[in-house]
Amino acid sequence: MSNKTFYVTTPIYYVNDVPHIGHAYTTVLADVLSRYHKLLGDEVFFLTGTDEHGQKVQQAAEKRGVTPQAHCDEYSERFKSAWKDLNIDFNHFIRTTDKAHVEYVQRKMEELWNKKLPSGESLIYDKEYSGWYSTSEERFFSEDELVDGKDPISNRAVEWITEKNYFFRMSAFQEKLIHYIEIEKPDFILPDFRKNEVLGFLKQPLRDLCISRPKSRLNWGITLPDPDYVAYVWVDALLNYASAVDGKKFKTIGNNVWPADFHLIGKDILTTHAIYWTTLLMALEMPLPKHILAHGWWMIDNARMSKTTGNVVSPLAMKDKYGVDAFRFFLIREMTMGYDATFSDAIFVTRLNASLANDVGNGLSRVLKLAEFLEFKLDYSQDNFSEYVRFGNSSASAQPQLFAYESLINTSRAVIRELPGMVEKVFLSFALDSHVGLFGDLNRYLEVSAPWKLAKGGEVEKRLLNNILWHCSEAMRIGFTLLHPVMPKKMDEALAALGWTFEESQKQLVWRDSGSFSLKSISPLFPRIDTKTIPVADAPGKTESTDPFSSVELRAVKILSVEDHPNAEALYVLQVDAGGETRTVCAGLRKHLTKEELIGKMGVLVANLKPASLRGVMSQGMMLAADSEGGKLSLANPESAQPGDAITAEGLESHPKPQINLKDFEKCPLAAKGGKVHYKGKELRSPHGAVLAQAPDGAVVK
Ligand code: ME8
Repeated sequence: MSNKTFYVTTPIYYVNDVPHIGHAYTTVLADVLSRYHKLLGDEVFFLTGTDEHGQKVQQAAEKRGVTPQAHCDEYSERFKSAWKDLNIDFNHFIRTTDKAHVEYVQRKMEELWNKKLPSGESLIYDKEYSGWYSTSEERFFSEDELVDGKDPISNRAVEWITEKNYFFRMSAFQEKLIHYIEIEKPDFILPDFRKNEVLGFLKQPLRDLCISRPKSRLNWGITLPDPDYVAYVWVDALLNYASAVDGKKFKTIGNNVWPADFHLIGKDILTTHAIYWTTLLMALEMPLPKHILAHGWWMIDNARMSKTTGNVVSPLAMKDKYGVDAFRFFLIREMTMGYDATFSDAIFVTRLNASLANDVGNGLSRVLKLAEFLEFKLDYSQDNFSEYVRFGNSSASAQPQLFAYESLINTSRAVIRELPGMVEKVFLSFALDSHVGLFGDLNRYLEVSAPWKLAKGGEVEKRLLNNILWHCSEAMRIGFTLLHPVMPKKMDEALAALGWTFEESQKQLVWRDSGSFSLKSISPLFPRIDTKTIPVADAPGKTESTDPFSSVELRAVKILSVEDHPNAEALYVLQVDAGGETRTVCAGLRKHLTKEELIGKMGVLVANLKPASLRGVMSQGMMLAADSEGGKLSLANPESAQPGDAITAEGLESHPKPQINLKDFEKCPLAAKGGKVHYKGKELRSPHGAVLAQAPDGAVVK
């Protein structure tokens, strides 16, 4: 029985938006993770909901001529019903306009208002404040945060506003926060490179947080202890995670549901969670969540899928086209935790046909077809197996079969054994890969033992056929049970074909040595999708998911400093800002460029190259440079990119491995064409533009 509890949250989504596959991803991830925990016997609480206060909602309601509350009631429903259609089994759907939430926020604000730091300073103070205010982001930006005088996030106009506001003394918690993230709970922010980003951010002095908005400007919010003000929408929203479970206890052990085990979020909202939320909780002296997991973005044609970009894909349309379970599988399998993933129909169909139709569905169809010869009844005890080896084969010809059989059992046992670790680390994409791999083993076992040759034979042959099909059915039972959290409906069907229910099967999540199966024929689980029905421009094959370039991580970086290598005449030692983390990189540019030509410039770093000591200096990656006129090298220049931006090749999937060798990178020839860097004719790009090379066409970039 359960001896652990698990509380998982998704962000609460802005109620104005239409659910797209970005939202669907986090929510499906939380659902799949919850179901895996349940499979492992844990008691789960899974929270999602909608974020309903703020200026944008007020304005949208005004525009439609309805009250903000009526607007929210209608729009919130779109998320709820989308999640129902995607088979999301949440425990609670919170809305920030819920009475209980509003009262909770007011209580917590009251508490903050009355609290003092040990120094005697109050946690909340008021101040006349002037700044650039963005209506779109509902926050102030400092002068140096603006990009071309505009809000750096939405790229919209900002206005200069002066007003009195209330501030939370967030700065007082900076040291404590750094200590917590770095020392006390090194796995608080996941994955690791996101933690480093936050720590990088925390190297700057932390500012206090403006937590109020005057009602004269915005009244659609939660009233603060000063009745002329409402709470800043992020403070209101973040508190949802605690308000939803206030006073709630898990049944099994009776522990409080708060704190959360995992806040699942997109990388866009890491700062608000890792910094605002954590310091607020510290101030309120509440337990901190155990992990914040920031996943990457779904990208379309190298741009983040978002309402602002206008490239959203509806999860419901995908569900209608490919089925809810295939869609869930694709989301979880395709995104490697932490990294961005590309969405296209072509990638989807390739994945579906390869994993679900070929491996999983085909395995079941083959077994069911052969089982007809045994009237769908299979019986097995270990003794039978020795019989199979004894009678069925000479020892030489039995070797490959025995090998395939053992591999099938070993893989089945291994996937069961590895599950808790994978779930704990939220390595779900890898877990699915190994579950599908089990079906690969099964199909290989069928190939080498060729049971169709036995189907029309006598008693001994029938017994051997029975044994082979029994092994396959047992492996499939395990495989279907392990895939159930991702594809509950299809796996219920699949288990029913084996004469099992998920509930029964999960109680026996081991490879059994004996037992019986009563099989039942069903129509194909995952029919192959005809690639001819996909638009040509998007057809599979163009995406080349196994291309060696997909394992390379290229990142835009800014060169912070340049020094001569103490021990190598050709090398510089650079310090580069790689997006929140500073890296030391050795570059053979000393004969080609002066320090002044490099400092402050942007470049492209091969970021996942195995660190190597170059004449005594550890180089954490390699800068890309092009062979230019006159034997000189010039730096590849990611136009308008920000440090940390991913650089990818247009139309090619990117699944960077944690680490690659120089040899892996050398398999990816880069060349200049038309002043831009290309890989196999595809332009390298950051989300903001192409990567430029001052080099003639055909020049090598390395
Ligand atoms: O930020 N790829 O709400 P939001 C992957 N209300 N995930 C994506 C995505 C993409 N392209 N686009 C969005 C808010 N998401 C606040 C949250 S929480 C206290 C308040 C997902 O509607 C991802 O989970 O903008 C991201 O963090 C979330 O949607 C943002 O949703």
